[in-house]
This record gives sequence, structure tokens and C-alpha cells, in this order.
Amino acid sequence: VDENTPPETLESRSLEAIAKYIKDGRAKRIVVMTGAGISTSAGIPDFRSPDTGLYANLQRLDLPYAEAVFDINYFRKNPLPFYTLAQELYPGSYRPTITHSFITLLYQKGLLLKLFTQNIDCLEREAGVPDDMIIEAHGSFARQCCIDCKASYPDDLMQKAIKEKSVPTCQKTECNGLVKPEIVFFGEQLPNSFFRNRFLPEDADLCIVMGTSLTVQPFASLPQACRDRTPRLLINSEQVGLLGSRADDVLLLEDCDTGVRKLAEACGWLEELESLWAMT
Ligand code: CNA
Repeated sequence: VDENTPPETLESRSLEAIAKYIKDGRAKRIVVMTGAGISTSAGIPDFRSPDTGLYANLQRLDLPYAEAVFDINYFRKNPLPFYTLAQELYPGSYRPTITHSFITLLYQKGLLLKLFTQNIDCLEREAGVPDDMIIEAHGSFARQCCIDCKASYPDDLMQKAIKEKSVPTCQKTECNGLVKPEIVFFGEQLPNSFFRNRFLPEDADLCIVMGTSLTVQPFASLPQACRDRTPRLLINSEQVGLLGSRADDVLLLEDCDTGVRKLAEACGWLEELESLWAMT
């Protein structure tokens, strides 16, 4: 399949055809899949963008390799680089983007089946997407626990530790293990909620993938769970994964916020979206 292959479900492989499909009421169960690229315009760097991504800027942490900062075995030996970075990524200091608000708008219109996010910044919730609509595939900063005995650790002490870039340890003196936010590191299992819902995209009538390099498994396989004839829209600065390989794939290779505004405009929702975002 190349970009000229005629679609089976859509009228054409274009943003306008996606918008028409939505306006015709054929997309009532939209599954959205997101990554760090939807939060870069909020000021949070992603991992892999050249120059601006975190991996390109980690020299100062003196890591053996960039991913080590999120590697559970490395964390056991040296948790400090993670806590240095955690201060920058910690929720509370960033405003959701218009792309986050677009997901909220889909929810308010009753069109959102589920949001799968790899992000740990909690901006989807802050934008008003309810908890039960979000699968945080890589966890979040919302809770923290001891990596050994799994005892939970209080939020206020965690906030203090992050602020001070200090490494908190388990409150049980007989344990004294390292405390880590419940974000999924390399080498750790994804949450059960991910595995319970990983085939949900089969039930979707439209899939929107935004701001992700689709390089981290098993998340990266989610778009493949959509049925062959389910239209899939990618809004991302580069082509990723196997998006584009099916007859009803549409690629919008640009900035998420710009792409989302175009889609909203084509659906006749732009004003509504802008005012929703303005209130966020
Ligand atoms: P990634 O691998 O850094 O990829 C980001 C993708 O988004 C790339 O394809 C970029 O080209 C693209 N991109 C960046 N900015 C924009 C933009 N403004 N408009 C359109 N496209 C853009 O990030 P992934 O999410 O794919 O990788 C998975 C990791 C990153 C997850 O485990 C996350 O926890 C982790 N992460 C999360 C955050 C966050 O919560 N905001 C920040 C940094 C990393």
C-alpha cells in the first residue's frame, strides 16, 4: 500500500475525508494514542527529538547511555539522575496544550472510546479528560512507592523530595528501599489497565495517533490492534510505526497543535475548541 492506494472506508485519504467521516456520524468510538510530542508545546521536552529532546540533553547527568535515566537496574545503583530530571518533568508547572483540549472535546461530544497515553505529565487530566477514559500506559507521577516492599509513600514528602532533588527512601526502617514514582521504567511491567484494554482498539471506528515516535513496545503495537478498515489518522512531525501502510491511513505530518486545529476547523469545531482551551 502506498499513499495513492484508494481507501476502502474513507472517501479519500485526506484530512477532509476524516472530518466528513466524523461529521457523518460514522466515528462514535474514537481511540486516541499519544506520546511526548503532544506536550512539547507546553514546554516539556520529549525523549527523541534531535537537539531539543531529553536524550540529547542528558550529558550533564553523566549517564552511561541516555535511557539509563529510566532504567530500573540503573536506578537501583544511581537514582540521582532520575531525581534531577523528575524536578523538570513534575506535574503542576505546565499548562495543557490545545491538543490535550481536543481530546477533552472528543470526550465532551461523547465520541471518545479511550485515550491511551505514554505521557507521565498528567496534562490530559488537567485538560479535563476523566480518569476512567485514560489508560496511562507508562504510569504517572500521581503515586509513588518503595521499589522493594512496594509500600506507598506520602505525596507531600514526595513533592518535597522532588523539589530538593533528594532521593526518598521507604518509611519502613527495616526496608529502607528506594522510593520511585509509579512511572514505568525500562525493565518494568506496564500497569494491568494497559493489558486489560490493549485490544480495545478493535472496537474503535477511528484511531488518532499523535506526538509519538511509536518506538516503545508494547504501546507501539496498539495501532495494529485496529481493524484493517478502521481509518487511522497520524498527526506527528514525522511518519512513525506502520502508520501509512493501510488503505485508510491518513498522515498529517506537522505540529500537533496545528494539525488538531485543522481537524477541528474541518469538523466545524474550531471556535468551541479554542474557547475550551482558553478556559483550561
Ligand atoms: P518520543 O520518542 O520522544 O517521540 C516524540 C515524537 O513526537 C517524535 O516522533 C517527534 O517527532 C514528535 N513530536 C515532538 N514534538 C512534536 C510536536 N510539537 N508536534 C508533532 N510531533 C511532535 O516520545 P514517545 O512518547 O513516543 O516515547 C515514549 C516515552 C516518552 C514514554 O515512555 C513517555 O513516558 C516518555 N516521555 C514523556 C513525557 C511527558 O510525559 N510529557 C516527556 C518525555 C518523555
